[in-house]
Amino acid sequence: ATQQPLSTATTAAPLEVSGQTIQRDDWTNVTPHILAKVPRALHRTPHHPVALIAKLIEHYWQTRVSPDFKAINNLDPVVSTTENFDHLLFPKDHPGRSRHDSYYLNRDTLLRTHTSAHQTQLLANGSQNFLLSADCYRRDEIDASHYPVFHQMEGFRTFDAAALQALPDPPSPYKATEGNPQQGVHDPRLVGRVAHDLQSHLDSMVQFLFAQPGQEKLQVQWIDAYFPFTAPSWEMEVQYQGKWLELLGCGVVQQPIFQRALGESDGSADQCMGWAFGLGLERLAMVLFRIPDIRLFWSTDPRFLDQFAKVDPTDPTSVVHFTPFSHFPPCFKDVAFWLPEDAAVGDKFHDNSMFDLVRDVAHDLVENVALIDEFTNKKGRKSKCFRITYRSMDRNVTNEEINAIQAKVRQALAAELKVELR
Ligand code: FA5
Ligand code: MG
Repeated sequence: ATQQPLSTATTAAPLEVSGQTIQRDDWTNVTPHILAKVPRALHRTPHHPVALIAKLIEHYWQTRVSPDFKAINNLDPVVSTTENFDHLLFPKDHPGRSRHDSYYLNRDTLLRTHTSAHQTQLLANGSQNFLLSADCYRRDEIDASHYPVFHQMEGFRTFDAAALQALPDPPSPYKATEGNPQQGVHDPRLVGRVAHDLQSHLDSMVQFLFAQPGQEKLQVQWIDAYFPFTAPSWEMEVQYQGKWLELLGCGVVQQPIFQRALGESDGSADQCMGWAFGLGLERLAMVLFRIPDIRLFWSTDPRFLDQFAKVDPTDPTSVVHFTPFSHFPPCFKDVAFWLPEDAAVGDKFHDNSMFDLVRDVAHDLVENVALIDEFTNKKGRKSKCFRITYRSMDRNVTNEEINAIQAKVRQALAAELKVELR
């Protein structure tokens, strides 16, 4: 066997991911740490809370709304920029396309950033109503509710002309707002019906899941949102640990998506309307099972998984609350540096690169990275200071161990991000 390359950033060997060999180029930014997560497939691991929550949600839609919802959980995470962005009407200059926000395998191929990447393909293959769960990948913040690999469920429902006529009107008539407009091609009365079907079922789904005896009603709020592929659009937030936590985005599907997927010739695409939602499975599982930190989902400690062994994925009253193993003390380390001065360094410094680098070095020993200070000196040079919180989820860590990791972080910051340590 050949030796595995130490860092994908510094070697030219092609990438091996989910059985495919993919050629790198100057756009490649995925790290070995992230690629190693691809085979884990938490959403297909029996008794894993991500798999359990997906099954519970499928059970709600299939038994309480319609047996037509097809559950899918085996689509490959490697997608093209066309699928992830173009088919979803992202403008060419949308920040979501940036290398700072996504893990690219090369210029044309990336690890999907959301399950919406498969809408067009599934519609074109004849799926009209589906629940797709899958692993998604993003360069993002580091805290208790963000992880670079997470799972979403995409819900999608199509209504043909007859189904639209049969839908009930909402209790109060729908009115578009300036900040959250409807699509010009749509009859506002039908937008109201589709939106009501979407939001009322999502509200019921949440109450269905939180049905344990003695469980308080979960507090939910709807706020206006924007996505290139839906209009109007909303986000649902829920109360968790005294704060609003964003659970999902959703909206009325942009008509060009139906036109591309179903073809424009026979007019059937113009006769139908639909809604879609994209829900963070870890986020909902954290609230339902009271899992305090998103890193726990990746734990292979039986003290984590065994706690969910008796949950019946068809019965929300069987849901249990997670009991932390015990609380280990955190260790704080600050790092301050001057950002690279000259543009010749290439990409301008981005906080996400710092987060990715810390994750790469410290793995799941890092709990939080927060910007605590920044300023620009008289010469226009910018300085940033970050506080890194280290803590293990399952054991005590020694000061020496953390010092060694922090030294590696500092070294990597200087070598890879070209900052000047202070
Ligand atoms: C989307 O990804 C849209 N595709 C959702 C959508 C689908 C809108 C269909 C309209 C129609 P957003 O970026 O807000 O939206 O992510 C959706 C959810 O994924 C978030 O609300 C959150 O619950 C979860 N999520 C996003 N990033 C992370 C992360 N880094 N870690 C954990 N969960 C995350
Ligand atoms: Mg969002």
